[in-house]
Amino acid sequence: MSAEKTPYNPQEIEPEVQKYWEEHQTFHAVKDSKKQKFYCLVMLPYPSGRLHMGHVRNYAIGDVIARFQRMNGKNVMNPIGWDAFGMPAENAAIKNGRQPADWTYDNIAYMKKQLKALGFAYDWQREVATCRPEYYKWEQKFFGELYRRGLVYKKVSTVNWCPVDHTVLANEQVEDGCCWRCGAKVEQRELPQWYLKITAYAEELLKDLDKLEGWPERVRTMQRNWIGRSEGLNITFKVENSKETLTVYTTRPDTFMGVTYVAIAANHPLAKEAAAKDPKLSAFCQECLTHKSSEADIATMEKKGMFTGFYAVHPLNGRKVPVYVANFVIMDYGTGAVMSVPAHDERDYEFAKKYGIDIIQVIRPQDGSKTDLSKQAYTEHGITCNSGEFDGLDFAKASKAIGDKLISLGCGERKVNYRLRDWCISRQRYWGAPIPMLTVDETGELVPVPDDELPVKLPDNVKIDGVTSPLKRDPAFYKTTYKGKSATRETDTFDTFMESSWYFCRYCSPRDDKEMFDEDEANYWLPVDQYIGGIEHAVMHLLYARFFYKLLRDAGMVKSDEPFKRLLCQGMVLADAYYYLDKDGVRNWVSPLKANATRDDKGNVVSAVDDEGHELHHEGMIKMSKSKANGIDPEDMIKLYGADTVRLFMMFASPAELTLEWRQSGVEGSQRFLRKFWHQTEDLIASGSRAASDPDKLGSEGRRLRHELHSVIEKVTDDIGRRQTFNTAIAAVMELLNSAQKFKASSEADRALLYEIYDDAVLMLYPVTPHICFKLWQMLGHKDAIDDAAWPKADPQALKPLDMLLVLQVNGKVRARITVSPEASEEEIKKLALENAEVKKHTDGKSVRKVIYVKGRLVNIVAA
Ligand code: ANZ
Repeated sequence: MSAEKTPYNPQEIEPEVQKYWEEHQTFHAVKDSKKQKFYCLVMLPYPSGRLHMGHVRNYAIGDVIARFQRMNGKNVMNPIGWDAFGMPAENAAIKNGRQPADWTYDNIAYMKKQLKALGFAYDWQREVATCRPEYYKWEQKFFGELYRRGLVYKKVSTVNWCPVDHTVLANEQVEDGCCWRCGAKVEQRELPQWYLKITAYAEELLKDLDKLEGWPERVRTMQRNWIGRSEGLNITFKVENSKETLTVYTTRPDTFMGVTYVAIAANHPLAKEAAAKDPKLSAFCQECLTHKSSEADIATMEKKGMFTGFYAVHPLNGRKVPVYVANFVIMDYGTGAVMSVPAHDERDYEFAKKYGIDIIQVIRPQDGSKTDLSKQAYTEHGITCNSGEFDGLDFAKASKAIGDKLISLGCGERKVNYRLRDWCISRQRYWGAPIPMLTVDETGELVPVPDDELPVKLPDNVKIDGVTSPLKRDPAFYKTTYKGKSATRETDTFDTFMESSWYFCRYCSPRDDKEMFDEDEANYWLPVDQYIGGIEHAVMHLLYARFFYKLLRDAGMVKSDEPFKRLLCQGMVLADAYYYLDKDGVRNWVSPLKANATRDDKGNVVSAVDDEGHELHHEGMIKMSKSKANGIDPEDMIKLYGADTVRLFMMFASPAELTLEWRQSGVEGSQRFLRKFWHQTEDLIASGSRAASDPDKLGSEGRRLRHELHSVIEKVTDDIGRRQTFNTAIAAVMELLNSAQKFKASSEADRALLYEIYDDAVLMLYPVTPHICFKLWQMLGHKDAIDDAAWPKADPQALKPLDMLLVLQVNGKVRARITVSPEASEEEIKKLALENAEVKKHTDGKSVRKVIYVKGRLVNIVAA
């Protein structure tokens, strides 16, 4: 029979298979209470214009999991949508004179094509774009309910202000004092803002982290730290010559006898009282407030303070300690006042040295070693000293004893505090969901926009100048009425983290026009079984989404406590970065695709030149980014190699949670593997038609190979399903195919085995490279599409340990080979060896001195 070979042509087969999926709506998910559901969710992309490799990696992982679960009989929902509000749309609008909406919808259309070209198994019928009024309408409605439930409030507060983006930033969006997006130095401003009371859920958000066993530990740790629960004591001091008392919050009650001053925030009531009488102090407070640094800076900035003229009275030793206004005390943490113990706190130490305040040691090291307080504070936990009746106690005992004493005197109270602040959701930007609130002009009363007036739609065709939001300049937008009285609408828009906090609920009934989402649908699909996304969302998005879910639960809309059962955070995608220096010494970054590198044996770059002949410096493998010109465009790669090659490379080159180094040689390797897989399958088909599987007729090599096949099935199932080590799963299938290629089929049963192997290899690779597998499955003669085929099951019969092949030696010389059952005991094996005819020939007439058994390998008989 002459084999008709067709080249492996991904550019031809991939669109064809994609068309099939589209026409058959293969991945459309429908609620079915008879089937176990599996909700697979990937973090929805921001429609920036083009997909980047980070997206591709994220979505390839999600796709493998979704397809795998589907083959395992689950009713899988794998949706996608667009996190479509946000600043870049406005910036693009300013630059290109386009409407943010047009820019966004065009980008969505383009990126949708790109996602389709990658062959992701999404249920496109569930697609949502968060910038559509049909979406944000429900968020506005829910916000109104939260307001009525007392979980929303407005307050004037100092906020982080980005002078470049002209907007308020949440604390989480300030990195080292700079804007997370544009890097500008963040300023502090006083503005009225809307807040969601996330602090009301701080304890639950913390406690429930323990339930999230399917989350990476480091993400749980990051959230714990962010919530920042601390247990301490509120202590109230009397203030001399004032009716006011002063309450401080401390986590170190054990140091209480060493307090030598009290520091208060510049906007503390006592500071205001003192400033009213003292213009110098007033100026200082003013300075502290206007130059108020973000929290990140407080640790490193110069500590400054000014005496208020007040003395606080230490409730246990009666010492009168001065009260200072200090720039490092913040009003919105604890009580806005700190008892200062310079001997045991670095910040207090620095301050006391600067202002000549007493430093009294009250803690000594546990091990009896000496401390030198002339240079720095001793901040460790130790044993109390100079503390009168509390001397000689460790941290826990001293804290308890001093706490109990203060509580009994009526000036102490145990207190839990959180670092977590309420979530400021106001943004002074246009391209976001309008905050659905209004102020009645006459009375100043704040009310949610009535439900029947929702959505509060964003006006289109606006002029964007990059300074003030067009909403703030548009009376047609903000002038309104409420119950016949004139009123003014809020012109701020929601932080876009609002939209991404509940989109996964909306996917459950995305076209619902009666409610936020259908409860039956939501309670069938939710919680999400597997969430996949970047570690950069470990705190903000994942914490907000957990919070929002609890709000929805308390509104009776969802039944579970946590939205995401299992979380996988994929690693970053890196690529070689190269540059040359121009005549001014400026770095010119060159794409790695244009760099011709010479490498040593280990693959390290020794030298490189670009296409124009510049000598290049190699910066190393770093995160793909536009600024370093080392981003590789997924679309180019798909055009060149096909989606399956790109997907295979990404899943194979490194474990999902670690960084992935983009290497062209690796991509080419993946392409070669797929080509070989294609041709090997063709060879098999050409070698003869499929025969019925008959494992009993296999020879020993055949049995061995079948054993390997079923061990691989077992391993791959566990690697993908439980361990999520996709790279080792792929490697196992590759090895299996190598073994299959070496196997010489000499009977019908042998050929049946090869068909079995190729069927199963195609099934096992399908989640990773679905297009080629779709085709190979057809070529192997299956009538039904592979999409509905079941995941292979390991045959327990084939998994049984194989017979062992043992070598029999007499006095170190090989005399025979026997096969024994793996269950045979050492005794039985030795007996078999001694009874073997070939062995007997060489032991006859001699006496057997010793029989040595080397497990699974040989028996040596010493005879003389
Ligand atoms: C006395 C003391 C002695 C403190 C000592 C520390 C070490 P966490 O764990 O983060 O809750 N503090 C309290 N309120 C503050 C505010 N509004 N602004 C600045 N600092 C404030 O930290 C609690 C500790 O931070 C408290 O314990 C207090 O200083 C300070 F050897 O009290 B400590």
